[in-house]
Amino acid sequence: MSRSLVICKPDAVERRLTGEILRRLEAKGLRLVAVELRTIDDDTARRHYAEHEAKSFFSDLVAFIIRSPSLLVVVEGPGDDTWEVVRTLIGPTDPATAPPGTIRGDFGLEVTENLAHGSDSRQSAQREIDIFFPSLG
Ligand code: 3AN
Repeated sequence: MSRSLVICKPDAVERRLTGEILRRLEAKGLRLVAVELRTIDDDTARRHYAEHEAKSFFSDLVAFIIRSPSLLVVVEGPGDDTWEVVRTLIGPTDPATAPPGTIRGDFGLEVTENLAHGSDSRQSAQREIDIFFPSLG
């Protein structure tokens, strides 16, 4: 079994899409381990997106993720690839070209406001769960 972090980003909460996103995760067979509506603070956002610190879009990315509440979710699946199962459901980074049937493909058009985040490896999943839900450690 393995776990992964999903963030339904501020655009998903503002657009009332969190139920739809949770429905898709659960319909796939993933188990909800933790769910919390929380406004991410600036420090936590910078820690979470540390790998993008040098990128031109970093400040926009941080400003977006802290602007209103996100729904933070930890899911668990039977294999060691839960992070990958989640990313397949979310779809590629740019919603404009994400395939229909994925969360981004069905609901998004913009690369910054792309609805959902999923950890990009087993190691990232552990790191991100530790950042947002240290008590699950
Ligand atoms: P993903 O969310 O698909 O893992 P990453 O980790 O490459 O994508 O990027 C993290 C976030 O940074 C994306 N979700 C998106 O919001 C933003 N981002 C990535 N690339 C760009 C870009 N070229 N322009 C603006 N924002 C970007």
